[in-house]
Amino acid sequence: MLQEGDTIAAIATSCGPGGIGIVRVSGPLSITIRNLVFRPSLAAESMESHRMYLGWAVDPDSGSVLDEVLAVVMKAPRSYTREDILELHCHGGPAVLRAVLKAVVQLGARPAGHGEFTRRAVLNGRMDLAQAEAVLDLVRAESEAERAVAAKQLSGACATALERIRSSLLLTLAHAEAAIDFPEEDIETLHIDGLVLALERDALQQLDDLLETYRNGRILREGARIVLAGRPNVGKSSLFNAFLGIGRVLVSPIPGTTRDVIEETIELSGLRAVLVDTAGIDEKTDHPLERLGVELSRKELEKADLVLVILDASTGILPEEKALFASLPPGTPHLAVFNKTDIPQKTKDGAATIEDKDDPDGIPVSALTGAGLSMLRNRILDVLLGGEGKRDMSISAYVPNLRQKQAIEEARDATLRARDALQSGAPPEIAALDLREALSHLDTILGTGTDDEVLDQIFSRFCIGK
Ligand SMILES: Nc1nc2c(ncn2[C@@H]2O[C@H](COP(=O)(O)OP(=O)(O)OP(=O)(O)O)[C@@H](O)[C@H]2O)c(=O)[nH]1
Ligand SMILES: [Mg+2]
Repeated sequence: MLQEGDTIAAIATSCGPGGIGIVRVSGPLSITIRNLVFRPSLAAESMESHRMYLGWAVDPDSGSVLDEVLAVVMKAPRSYTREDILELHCHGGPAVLRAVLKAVVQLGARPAGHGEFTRRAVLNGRMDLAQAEAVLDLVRAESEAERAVAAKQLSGACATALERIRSSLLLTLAHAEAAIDFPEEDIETLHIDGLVLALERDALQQLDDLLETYRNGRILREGARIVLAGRPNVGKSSLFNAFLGIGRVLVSPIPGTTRDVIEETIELSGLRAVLVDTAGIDEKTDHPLERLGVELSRKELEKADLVLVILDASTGILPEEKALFASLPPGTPHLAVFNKTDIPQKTKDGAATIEDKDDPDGIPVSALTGAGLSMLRNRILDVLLGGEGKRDMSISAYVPNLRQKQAIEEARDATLRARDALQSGAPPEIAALDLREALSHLDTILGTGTDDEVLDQIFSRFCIGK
């Protein structure tokens, strides 16, 4: 079963010149190909699995040397794909790698498609689909947070999180099926209450918890969008520059300096974030360009994972700023930031008047001197990732991606319907149907029963050679 199918080959390392480049081969012809394309430098050496041998990659027709290489065969099933794998570690030049790949293809391998090695790993049971997606995330990870989440996911955290839910659904299903098979043995009300309780605790609650981790997970994977907003001249652009450590945007004492939306990527303790500077929000302005700027700023608020409402500590909070807080899109996390704390405050109690329950006093900073910025960074991480204790990025690791989130939502909806059917005393067939549906949605996350089209879509995002 494992050795069925053809043999695939690809350059597994990135193009461009590099120290090492690897040509990877997987499938039943791997060992034959090794014997024909590789000439060990110590002749007559018998080559074992999982051992590297130094030698020459040669053109199978002419016998001419293509490169000096290290060759390793990993025999099935102890390999990434669970098939026989051959890796030729060459010098990392594009021409070398193309020549070696060409030789391998000449000997019967087929050029691999996107993600085909990993796809075989899934089909052969080496990893589940969530782990395969984690491989893709690992390869693409740019920040420490993305790497940490993907690594956790690769270790099978998703399957572990789903196990309890699956067994709860299966147990309830077994009861429902027993009731179908033996209708004369009435399920007592008490029994049903117990089933419903267990279903709520072990399936519904867990599904909801998983869904809740989605937001954190998305932020860890994709980065957070942090929008600097506030009335003109409070120092949004100055703070933007202070975060970046360079004078990226124009700063001036004239209100209405910024009119466009400007964004830059930063890293906050391993978390990738997009910081967005916006035009000052002045609803009363009749300057047409400023008006356009205000409209753009409002749109940015809608897209934000976190809004930093910048206030001027030297003037205290103004009525229009209270209105700005009130007009933030509902549910958008936000922090009040008092800038310009280096200037003596006119209204001493100004800072205390802000009615923000999370941060009653706002966070005092100075874009000019840099004071308070590290505290601000910490508070940002608290809001985006939970408190200090919870900030271990591995905790949210089984966080689902969008595909997985949708499957979990479908599973939750079906489970809710099953619970309602049980509670209302509907025929057990109905609950059984919904429970089976919930299970099948969960199965798509790990890849059992996922149809080819979905697999094609997932693996098309991979590079060739992975
Ligand atoms: N003393 C002091 N001045 C600051 C501080 N931050 C900004 N300023 C000054 O405040 C003025 C406005 O700063 P900007 O960063 O342009 O303000 P903004 O909020 O981007 O303004 P708009 O783009 O017009 O909405 C400039 O003269 C800055 O030098 C600070 O922390 N302390
Ligand atoms: Mg500005």
